[in-house]
Amino acid sequence: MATTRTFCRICEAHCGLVVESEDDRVLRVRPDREHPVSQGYSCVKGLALGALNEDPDRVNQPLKRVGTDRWVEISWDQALEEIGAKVRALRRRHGDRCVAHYAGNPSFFSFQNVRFGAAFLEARGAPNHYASHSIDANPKFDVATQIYGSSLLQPVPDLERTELFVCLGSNPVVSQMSIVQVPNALARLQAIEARGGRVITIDPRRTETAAKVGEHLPIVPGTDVYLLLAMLHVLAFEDRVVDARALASVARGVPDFCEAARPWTPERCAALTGIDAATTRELARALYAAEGACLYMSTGVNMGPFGSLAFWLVQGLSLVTGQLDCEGGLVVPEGAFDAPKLAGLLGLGGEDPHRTLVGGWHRVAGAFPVGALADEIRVDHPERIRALFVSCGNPAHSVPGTELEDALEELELLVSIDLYRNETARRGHYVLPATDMLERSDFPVSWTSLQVVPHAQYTEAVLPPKAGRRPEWEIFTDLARACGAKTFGPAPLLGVLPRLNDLAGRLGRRVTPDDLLALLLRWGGQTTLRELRAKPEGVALRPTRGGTFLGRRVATSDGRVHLDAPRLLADVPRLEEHAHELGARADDRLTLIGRRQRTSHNSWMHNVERVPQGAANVALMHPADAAARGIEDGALVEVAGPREAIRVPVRVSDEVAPGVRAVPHGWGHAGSGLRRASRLGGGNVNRVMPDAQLEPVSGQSIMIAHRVSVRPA
Ligand SMILES: Nc1nc2c(c(=O)[nH]1)N[C@H]1C(S)=C(S)[C@@H](COP(=O)(O)OP(=O)(O)OC[C@H]3O[C@@H](n4cnc5c(=O)[nH]c(N)nc54)[C@H](O)[C@@H]3O)O[C@H]1N2
Ligand SMILES: Nc1nc2c(c(=O)[nH]1)N[C@H]1C(S)=C(S)[C@@H](COP(=O)(O)OP(=O)(O)OC[C@H]3O[C@@H](n4cnc5c(=O)[nH]c(N)nc54)[C@H](O)[C@@H]3O)O[C@H]1N2
Ligand code: SF4
Ligand SMILES: [Mo]
Repeated sequence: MATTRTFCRICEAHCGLVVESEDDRVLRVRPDREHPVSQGYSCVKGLALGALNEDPDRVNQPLKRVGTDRWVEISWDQALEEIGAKVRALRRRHGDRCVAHYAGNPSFFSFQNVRFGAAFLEARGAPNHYASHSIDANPKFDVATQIYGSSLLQPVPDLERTELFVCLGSNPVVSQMSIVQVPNALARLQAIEARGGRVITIDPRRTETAAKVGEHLPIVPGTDVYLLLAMLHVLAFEDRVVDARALASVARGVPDFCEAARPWTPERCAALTGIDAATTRELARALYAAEGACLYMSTGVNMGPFGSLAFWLVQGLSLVTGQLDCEGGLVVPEGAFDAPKLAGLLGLGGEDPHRTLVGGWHRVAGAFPVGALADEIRVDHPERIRALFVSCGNPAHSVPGTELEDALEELELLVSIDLYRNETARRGHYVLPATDMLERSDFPVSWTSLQVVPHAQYTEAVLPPKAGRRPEWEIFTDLARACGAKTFGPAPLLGVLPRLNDLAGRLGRRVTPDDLLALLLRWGGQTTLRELRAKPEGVALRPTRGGTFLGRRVATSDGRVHLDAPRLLADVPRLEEHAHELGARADDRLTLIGRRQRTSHNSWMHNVERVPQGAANVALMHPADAAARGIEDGALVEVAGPREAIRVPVRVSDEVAPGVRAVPHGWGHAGSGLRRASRLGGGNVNRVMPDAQLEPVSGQSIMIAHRVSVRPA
């Protein structure tokens, strides 16, 4: 029996795990008590990685669709040859741009996916890259690009040292938060209270987090931006504590920033947010007074109508109150190597010149908004998208509306690289079976500069790949060759990799992800791959200090924070229009919000036997709303949007405010290759949302605060 230290890569937390295995089988997975950060914490999903590895519904050989819904196993050689021939022919006829790629959420939890996936893209010489961050956190990446000069400069809350944690639109107990790495988030929040600090959750629902720790302020969905404006109004115009002159050496545009808040008094905003003026004033003053306070927002705000302005306000409020770049406030960890600098060298992470054919959308963190993808497939243009590679993703399911599902069926080639034949793959032509996280070595490349407790950990592959599954770095390298790699794509340094690997392959040894990792760690200068191999529990990195970011690592042209970024200021007038629309609203529809569940992860993990699932996507509604519609607890209800309706079971509870309805996403697997998940029922909540409503600054799909009608099914 072998015992291997590794870490989970399902969510940002990256909990340390110990796997006991024999040959290629997992006997047991347990939380790693000696892990320096997760210290014996993990959730049920991480402990089920063995069952994921052995799930009978996993794809184990390349699959090809024959006719409408018959799938046959083919060899890797045949798959690569056919896909390559098709792509070469399309590129010859229509140019490079007709081939696109979508990277789903798990891509960013895999070193080899991030590096070799990007190399594959660049080798195609086309800018048509899409990714799940435009249905998740695009405002954060786009605003960071505009004000800090790189999408990867993302301040994280210094939870170990803070006195005040204000949490907007996140449910840490269930999700472990986002764009920050903090395993066992609940324990960190409880520790804040234990040392005399405050935790305030601002959320339309009394969440699992709000129930367990701190104070809860219910807010009307989609209105956080007005709360933040009112807080700025108090500090800038009532208390007059914002000192633009003192900030001028580190930030530009503080007066323009404050000016945006002038019309938004706490009284005026209270009518929109439901949070009274006295509470708003107290919150603003507490943020200003604390010796280290964190204002944090996550998907509940990112996905709303003003994700970008809200994130701009979160950053700017932190800056003007002295809570940015200070211990206990928002800090910018350095990571094992300088990821923003690396992205800059590769031509990624900043503003880039590429635009979509329809709507002129720009790329954020290297990717166009996936909400624009349907139009790019359907537009009458010689360079429209005709072939799409999807890796680690399920856009047919995860994007609001129904247009994309239909558009995917019009593609001449759709290839999924996945563990399952999911709802996207089933609309395609080929499925290529990837290894899972136990079958690959790894390093958390995307999260190294987002850690609350800086550390570095490397894992070997715990198991050999089963059946015909292949590691993605090989798949991407082989696809690049099959499709005809160009040496110089938009990011020339990356585009070279597949070519280099071809050459190296002929000499008998390809460049592996571990070779690249070793180089990067050496460049970072804090640890080496050799050291990490010798210490599989991980090593501590330099602790994050305050005063290391402003005026030092800000990557804008003049090294200052650009609070006057023109694309943000241009969105300010929309605040008045939207407030007017909210005031004029009069119908009996409910406002939709999302809800994550501990036992699922977006649209996957539902299929894994070892993760117990109750009823599928149970919706929550307030007793008054239920009574008004004659709906009883446990009933099946119909939720209808502009085009489609779904049927889901309901739980009647006052944890949601009247007028609000919370429905988990990712459900409704009928017809896909996830057989267990299909049997669990439920419906895909994205089908009741409107198509292509994108937040105008960043192109983030709007998924919060849509209006739906609800009635007994
Ligand atoms: N209504 C609504 N919609 C949402 C959200 C919401 O809150 N509400 N949340 C949004 C968010 S935050 C996100 S991040 C997106 C996610 O959206 P997507 O990234 O498009 O989809 P996922 O559901 O995460 O699907 C991930 C796929 O990757 C596969 N996979 C897992 N591990 C691996 C691997 O190692 N290799 C390969 N090749 N494949 C793997 C899984 O089998 C699964 O099919 O969904 C968004 N959609
Ligand atoms: N168990 C589990 N963990 C996960 C995931 C999962 O699917 N399951 N997904 C992972 C992914 S991809 C991500 S991106 C992260 C996301 O992590 P989080 O951002 O923490 O996501 P949620 O848990 O959905 O919390 C969002 C909260 O926003 C609230 N909300 C909705 N509308 C509004 C609003 O208008 N204003 C405010 N203030 N709040 C609002 C919701 O009620 C909800 O409690 O979680 C990750 N972790
Ligand atoms: S919280 Fe669960 S899913 Fe997330 S990393 Fe830890 S074990 Fe994995
Ligand atoms: Mo996400």
